[in-house]
Amino acid sequence: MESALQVYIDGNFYPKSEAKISVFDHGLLYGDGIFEGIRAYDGVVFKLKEHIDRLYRSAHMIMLQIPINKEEMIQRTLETLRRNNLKDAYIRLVVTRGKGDLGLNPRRCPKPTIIIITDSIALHGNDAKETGIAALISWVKRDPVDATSHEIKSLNYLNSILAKIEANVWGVDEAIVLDKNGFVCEGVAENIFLVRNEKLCTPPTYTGALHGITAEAVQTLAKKLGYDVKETIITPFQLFNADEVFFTGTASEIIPLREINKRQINDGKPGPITRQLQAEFIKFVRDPKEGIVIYP
Ligand code: PXG
Repeated sequence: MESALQVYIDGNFYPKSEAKISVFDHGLLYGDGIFEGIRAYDGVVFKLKEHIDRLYRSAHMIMLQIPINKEEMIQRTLETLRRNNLKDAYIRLVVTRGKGDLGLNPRRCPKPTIIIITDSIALHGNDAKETGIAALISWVKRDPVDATSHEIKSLNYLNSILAKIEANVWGVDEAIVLDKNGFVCEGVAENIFLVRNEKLCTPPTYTGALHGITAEAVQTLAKKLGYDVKETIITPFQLFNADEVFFTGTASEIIPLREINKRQINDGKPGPITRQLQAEFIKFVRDPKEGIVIYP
């Protein structure tokens, strides 16, 4: 059946099947652009302002002038959700360098392309959240902060995709990337935490990890629950020997890791602190104070 879903492109709405951009768009030709992945829960867009702020920080770094301001971006996102009658949604904001010629120079692209996709979210089984997933540390190192830094949420995700391919071919659920020095960095689209002696640790962004909005929320929740949280360098040894390890991300939410490179994590079951945070997180994301309400 033809989907009635409407997609926003540069001020207009198009049905999903007609939502198209030029093959000369540098987002396609060179991965020159930025994006955000956001979720709405029961009518509340979780941390929408924070996602928009990060989008504009990414834009600033790559010197891409988004033609509308942050408030307008928020309003257009909400309007797209309302048009599609969505309460629970996955939202994808994309801003590309726009149409240019066959040369990578961004100066030849006069107008950025703005895309807002809102889709219903398939609430897949909670298996992974309850049993945990298996991951491997990939041979692909995270691009350093003085290269195509993943602090920029850019359209250039080949670094993560190479790692994901490794997870696929080795038959595990997800990959972990290290930084150039061999310290733990993050997942392919998730931040990573370990718990040891009831203390939480997560790598700092100078390893090349994205400043995750879910990770920040989890840090806030953990501190509220009285846990010590530190951003610190983590070695693979510390990861293998942690009491608990979990990923955080907009798509994954909080996912426990039961195994890394065939080393079982503790007893191979999601730990008590991971479970406690999962339970708190479910409530947190639906709190209107933690986001923007779609239908006020
Ligand atoms: N690291 C990287 C490299 C990411 O891409 C995260 C960490 C987690 O950040 P947030 O702010 O989401 O907690 C991400 C997030 C997608 C998709 O469709 C990707 C992300 C988020 C949502 C959707 O692939 N990446």
